[in-house]
Amino acid sequence: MPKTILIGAPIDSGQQRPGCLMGPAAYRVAGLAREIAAEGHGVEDWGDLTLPPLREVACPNPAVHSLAETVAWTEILMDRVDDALSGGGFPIVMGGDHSLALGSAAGAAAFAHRQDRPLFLLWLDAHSDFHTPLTTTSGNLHGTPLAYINGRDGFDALPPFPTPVPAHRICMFGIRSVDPAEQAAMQERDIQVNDMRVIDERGLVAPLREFLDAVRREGGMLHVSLDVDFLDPSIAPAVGTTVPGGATFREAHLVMELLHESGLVTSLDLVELNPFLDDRGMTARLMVDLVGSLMGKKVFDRPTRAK
Ligand code: 4U7
Ligand code: MN
Ligand code: MN
Ligand code: MN
Repeated sequence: MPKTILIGAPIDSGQQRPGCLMGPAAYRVAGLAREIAAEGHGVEDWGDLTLPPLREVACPNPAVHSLAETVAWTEILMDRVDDALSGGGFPIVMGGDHSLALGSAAGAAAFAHRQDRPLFLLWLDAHSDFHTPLTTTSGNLHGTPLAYINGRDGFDALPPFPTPVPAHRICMFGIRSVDPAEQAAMQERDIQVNDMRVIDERGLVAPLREFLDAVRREGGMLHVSLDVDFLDPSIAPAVGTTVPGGATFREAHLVMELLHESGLVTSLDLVELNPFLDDRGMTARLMVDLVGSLMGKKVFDRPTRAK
């Protein structure tokens, strides 16, 4: 297992509720580095990124706000995640709101491109985040990263996404809030949307294994983007965009355990934690525990089964 690189991304410009910029500090207080080291992995904390100087940028949609900040964060994150991967590391980006995935996924894609390997995206979220800056009505760019990753038009202010990820290499889990414009765009493309209905009916294991099998077959890299609101608000209250009916404690751990077993994950985002909304640190702790499962923590160490 490569050395974990923690990258703090104190970003809150992708939405309008203050607090997400305290995310990296909360993950450190909750013991993220300790949790990873306890599973026997090397870990290095690169500290928090700072916002580079802003350029003037324009967007025809007047609802969009903080575009210049988002562009600056995207460029620096893209570079840092690429650096971490190029040095043989496993980057974990500690957010920060989900607009950071514009940069982290672009960095992973730039690296994958040079390695001549396909990039796959696992999106764990209540929302599909498939707006473009032209279709968003809230103007909050944390609702757009998956559209950028998929190569949709409307992101002229951002660097062109290095090798856009086609729909069949994107898999969403936990979805229960999709806006009409996102729905229409997703239907055109055939992205695998495992909404909560699918999880209720089939469970997580079968659809997740199918996706991981495809990653393995194609020798792909796998970027995982974990939005706090993937989880049910009763166990993860520290998020600005709560939607009822989310993943349970065990469902979330099971995803992480299966991801660990697969050995396929090459980079990870932890996004949307708003420590100001937390209840005695329970959400930050749960997110750290989930990373523990991803790193191999288990109750009982069974001999590894054939996958
Ligand atoms: B998150 C929303 F309108 N779709 O565009 C929007 F419902 O990163 C929510 O998943 C976006 O938390 C949520 O503002 C972005 C809304
Ligand atoms: Mn660089
Ligand atoms: Mn999201
Ligand atoms: Mn969300």
